[in-house]
Amino acid sequence: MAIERTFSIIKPDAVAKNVIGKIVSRFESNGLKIVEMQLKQLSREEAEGFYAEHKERPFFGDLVEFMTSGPVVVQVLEGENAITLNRDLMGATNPQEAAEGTIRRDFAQSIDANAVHGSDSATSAEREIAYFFGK
Ligand code: IDP
Repeated sequence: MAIERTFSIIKPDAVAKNVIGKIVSRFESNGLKIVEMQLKQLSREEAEGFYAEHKERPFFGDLVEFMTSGPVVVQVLEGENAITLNRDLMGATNPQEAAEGTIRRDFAQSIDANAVHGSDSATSAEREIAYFFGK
């Protein structure tokens, strides 16, 4: 299996709940290395640009509002099969549908405040890493 890099965000709800460490620990104990990491407050422009593919969706305004409601942790994770592995560790978008033992099942409260973001493909990972950390 190939060593990949993926992009991850610990969202404002999880930062506010003081579970950054617990979430990072899930990554590390499952073989993902943190190779970039920054706590930051997203501007409206940054959040809108990041989620541009969802611009036409009815929840876009709420999503941008939520993602700028407090600091987030942006990070790059590296490891074997990192993109799929991270998605598996995160669980389904809606925490009520997320499998037991996943980050969203354990730390998220709703579909909009769902604790983490993770790239869904190699193309997204490349774009998202460059968006926050450059090439
Ligand atoms: P993902 O984060 O699991 O990849 P996406 O479909 O890419 O899910 O959606 C991006 C983010 O938009 C989700 O994580 C969630 O915060 C928000 N979102 C998705 N669908 C809904 C919805 O139906 N209502 C409110 N927020 C949503």
